[in-house]
Amino acid sequence: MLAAMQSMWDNHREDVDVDGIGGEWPVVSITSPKNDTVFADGAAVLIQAEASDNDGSVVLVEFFANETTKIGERNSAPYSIIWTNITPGDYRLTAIVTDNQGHQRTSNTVRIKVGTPAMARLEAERATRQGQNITVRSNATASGGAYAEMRTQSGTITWQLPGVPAAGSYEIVFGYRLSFDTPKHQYINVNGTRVAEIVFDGNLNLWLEKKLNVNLVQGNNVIEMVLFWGWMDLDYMSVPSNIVTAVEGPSDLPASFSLWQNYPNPFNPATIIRYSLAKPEHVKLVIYDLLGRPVHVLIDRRQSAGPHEISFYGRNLASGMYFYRLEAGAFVDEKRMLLVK
Ligand SMILES: [Ca+2]
Ligand SMILES: [Ca+2]
Repeated sequence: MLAAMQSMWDNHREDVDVDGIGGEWPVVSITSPKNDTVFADGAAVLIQAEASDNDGSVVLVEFFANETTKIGERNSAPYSIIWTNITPGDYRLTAIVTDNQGHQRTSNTVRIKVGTPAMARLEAERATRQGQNITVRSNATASGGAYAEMRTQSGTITWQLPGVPAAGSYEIVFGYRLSFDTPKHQYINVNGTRVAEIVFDGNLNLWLEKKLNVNLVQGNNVIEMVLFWGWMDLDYMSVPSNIVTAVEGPSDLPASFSLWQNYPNPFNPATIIRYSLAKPEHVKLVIYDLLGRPVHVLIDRRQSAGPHEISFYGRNLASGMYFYRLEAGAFVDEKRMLLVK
């Protein structure tokens, strides 16, 4: 009977933690390092705990990183270990004490940071983009060879982080470029809640970075940049690589369909239209006037995968707004352009 009750209580000790059935539970507490201590790359971390048992003796203190990785143990005082060869990252330290009656109790949790965690770049051109006039541009100076150009004040760029291993505060970094004005303010939402208004400042026409600490939950997380002032270029969001378990969908360049804004625009009389095909397709590229009437068929034939460009001459057309529409299999996109004579 007593054994059964002890077993029941042991199984529920996290919930009720009642002493006195089959003896008292031991206690353990990590006294060093302090919470939120930051260690350099390659540091050896001394972890010290105090453990005791009122009605018996402590027989084992085990130390863990992030609950599941055992990093050392001691059978007698002093209950301390030196942890070495640590992969840079954020860690939660805990200790579990066992007494001579077989009872166990878990210590407080101490969060530490060791070294500079490797960062993984989640390219803006691979993120989910919503809104008119957010366009993927190829660019040799951008990370991954492309960036998201925002020529709008409304829209969102969304990243999914499906496998964050533990709740906590994580540093994220945005790579950006200002082309019009400095600064530009944009909002950051984490899991649907606005957590920051970032001031993207600095010199024009340079790739720059802005850091932010955000609280993430274990498991699925969604980070969104919600355009407030808009009108800048976003290259990537970096996150600690240990929280990235899956890379998002394929890049829009060159393995996807894309239609880019013509250049120059406005134009007179020539402009270039660029697009990219993920696979060979029958391509139809047609210029329409404002009333939707086709005024010129630029392409109507099968083309190979990869980037393409074609020049358009508006010599025989009147000044004004026109549309160009690309159809390539299931992919359809259109953009506006302005002919000014
Ligand atoms: Ca005891
Ligand atoms: Ca990029």
